[in-house]
Amino acid sequence: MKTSKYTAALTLAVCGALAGTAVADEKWDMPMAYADSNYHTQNGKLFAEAVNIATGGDLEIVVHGGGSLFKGGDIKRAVQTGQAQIGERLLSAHQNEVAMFGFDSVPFLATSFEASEKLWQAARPAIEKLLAEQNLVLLYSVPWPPQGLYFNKPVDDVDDMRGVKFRSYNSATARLAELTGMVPTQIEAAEITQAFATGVVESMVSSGSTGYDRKLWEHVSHFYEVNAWLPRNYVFVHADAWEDLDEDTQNIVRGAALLAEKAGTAKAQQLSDWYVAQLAANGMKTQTASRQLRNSLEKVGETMTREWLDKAGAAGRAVVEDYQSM
Ligand code: PCA
Repeated sequence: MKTSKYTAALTLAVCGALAGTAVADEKWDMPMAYADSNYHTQNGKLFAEAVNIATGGDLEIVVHGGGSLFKGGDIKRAVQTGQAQIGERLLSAHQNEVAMFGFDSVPFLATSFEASEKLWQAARPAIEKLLAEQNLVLLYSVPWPPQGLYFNKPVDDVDDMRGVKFRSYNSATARLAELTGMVPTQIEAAEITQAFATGVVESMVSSGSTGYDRKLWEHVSHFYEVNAWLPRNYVFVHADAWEDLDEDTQNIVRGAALLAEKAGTAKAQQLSDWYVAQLAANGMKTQTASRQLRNSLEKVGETMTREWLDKAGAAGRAVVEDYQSM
């Protein structure tokens, strides 16, 4: 026996065989969009393995990382149309559909892991409800580390940002670019390296995590820590696939999802500073944004907060009030 995990798997497999249960009754494909080595993907694989082990193979979840089965922008539709049963996507990518999905990308609303967790607890029921209306069941959500700005030159204030070709990943990041005079193009994380290498873009807002995964030091020189927000990935299942599971299996999946949310969040927090240190170790200048830049970004943030509250309406305001009362 190599590890207790394998012992557990073996024990469950033997019990399954003795009880005469069929192996791998159900197989779910789980497309994920980010680098295979990224903690979100690794966490998704552990979640899948936990379900496989605990169900004795009755439900097998097969993770397809790195956008290999469906690209990020196609994953939600793939699950909604039954081409995959379960998937992971950046939640705020859907904010152009319904503003509420962008609650986690309101600048400077929640800027630490602790605040992000509270905001998620406040928003979760509304997100669960919205997804249920779209025939999707929410399983778990894990944040990205705080968002900062990548540039290929020193930037001390928004004046330095004018005309810069900027990679966005949702409508909030595109709006941030517009309000600072930059030119946004939406590009999936998997396509970042190519976009920077070919000069399609020269700047982005993201975490140290994605800069590290995509070796951004090969293309840009500066990372400014802004802690603007912590966007989230979420894992969801098609309601029909969910209903096909018996209650015991649903409970196992719910349990594994709870663990995955805790473990993935802890991992994000543990790795956050390490990622930024790796950018520096690979030659980038990493620093906190200057006071001037910070002030200008906060003004942009105020505009974006107003705009988001307008769009998200009473439901959005209720989430923010609930979060602020925690
Ligand atoms: N990485 C993802 C989303 C936010 C993050 O930190 C990306 O840049 O696409």
